[in-house]
Amino acid sequence: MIRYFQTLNILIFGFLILGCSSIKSPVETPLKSETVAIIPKPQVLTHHKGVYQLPHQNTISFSGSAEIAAQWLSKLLQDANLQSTIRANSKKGNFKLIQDPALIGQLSEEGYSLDIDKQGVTIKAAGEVGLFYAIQSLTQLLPANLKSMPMDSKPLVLPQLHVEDFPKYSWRGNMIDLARSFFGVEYLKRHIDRMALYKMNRLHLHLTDDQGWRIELNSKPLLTEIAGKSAVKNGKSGFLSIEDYKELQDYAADRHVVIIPEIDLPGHIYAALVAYPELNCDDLSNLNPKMATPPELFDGYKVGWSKLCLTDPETYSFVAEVLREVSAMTVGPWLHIGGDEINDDLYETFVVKADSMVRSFGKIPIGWEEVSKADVSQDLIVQRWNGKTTPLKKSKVIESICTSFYFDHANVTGQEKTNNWCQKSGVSLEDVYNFNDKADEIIGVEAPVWTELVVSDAMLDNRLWPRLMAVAEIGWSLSHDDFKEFSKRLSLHKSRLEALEIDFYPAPELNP
Ligand code: TNX
Repeated sequence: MIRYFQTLNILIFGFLILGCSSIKSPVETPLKSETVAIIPKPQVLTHHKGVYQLPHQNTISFSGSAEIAAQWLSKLLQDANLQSTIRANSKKGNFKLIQDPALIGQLSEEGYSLDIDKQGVTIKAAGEVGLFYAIQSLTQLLPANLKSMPMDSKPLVLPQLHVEDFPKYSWRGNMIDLARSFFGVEYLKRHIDRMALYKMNRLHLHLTDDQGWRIELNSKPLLTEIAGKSAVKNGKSGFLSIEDYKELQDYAADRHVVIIPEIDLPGHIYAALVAYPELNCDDLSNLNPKMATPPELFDGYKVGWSKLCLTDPETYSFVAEVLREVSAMTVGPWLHIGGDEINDDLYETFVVKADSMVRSFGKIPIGWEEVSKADVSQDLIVQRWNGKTTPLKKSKVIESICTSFYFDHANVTGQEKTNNWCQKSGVSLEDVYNFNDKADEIIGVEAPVWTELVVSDAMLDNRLWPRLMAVAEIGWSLSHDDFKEFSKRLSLHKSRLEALEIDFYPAPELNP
């Protein structure tokens, strides 16, 4: 049978060769660019006729302080096996980067314009971040498999077009729960690259919970020495050292992603209570029901059973010390204080204190929506997750409503190892995309992945992708009302997700 096909192949091949050689003057087939499918969808995209063929030798000229962007661009060209030279303070190049603060009015801080015509590529932005995002769009106009393309493949071409683009929201985020199961610097760096490609800019790390403590602190070394060793059943333990945390933040900052650390207080705290058992109330009434007692570690799923001893003054010195050190080592302006799922008469008093501590350490506090029951400051940002809290006053909101954004929930009804308490059917790609962001107080959106049941890189990839691309579009694009059209663009990214070695959930929408 195999031989039969081989013979057939040879015959067909021979026929093609003969057929071709009989054509006297070969017809020029116009070079075709990749189909344009930018995610998130740009605000303005005008197609022009024709393509721009990339020469082997390129010149990147830049004005203003666009040198870093020039280097990103040069790296992209290098991935495509193309040479480039960078020319400062010049407008002579087939790639022109123009950074001009005066463009802020037209394009906003993160926006950019991108023009491709027969002369080459022109990118304009008010600042570095806009130039960076233009390069992400450009990346998406080139083949997904750039790095693995054979040297002698067809010349690369870009479609001639005009893009003018800027984000709808400043907050386009994702949360990863490192506390239940740990994910280290290597995964997180890869993830930051992937986020940046889709213009996402906030990575919230849930660093502490009953099952583990994941951030090293000089002032409280036992937190990681003891509580860094535990994890949820089948989960990974470990922690980010002070150097890891710095390295991660630097890596993220280069890609315009801000890390937001979360120290979950005053509940979800059992791991810390094992490290420093003196923080428990003398009668252990702060553990109820007692799912574990120190020095035993906790690897279960139950939530809402542990809290700090809010009547003990020691508690407040501990919290102040921890928040002071985390604030000092954090580059970004925010610090998340958790605040979810606890019942205590002193809860509101605690939240007000923690809010003021964070501000005194120079950071903007964020809390899960329950904190809005307390008389919080104007600065504090509320993260909505179940929409059940009536706030005492108006605050800025990060939208993470579980029916649209809880990615520990199933991609498809019945998917194994998923929590589905918020929505039995799970949270499908369409559920995410159809999120209705009419609320005027939201500063953006964020999708959390809780990891009680997500214990490997492949599982985390599966929960994040491709749903995170819908979050990226909700966060960036002014309109997101046509799921069919989004699905079409998404399907053109399947090979890109493969090239990035993402173990994505094979959503039917990825297959046209
Ligand atoms: C609720 S949502 C939690 C987490 C759990 C999650 C599981 C929120 C602020 N807290 O502690 O991991 O449900 O879906």
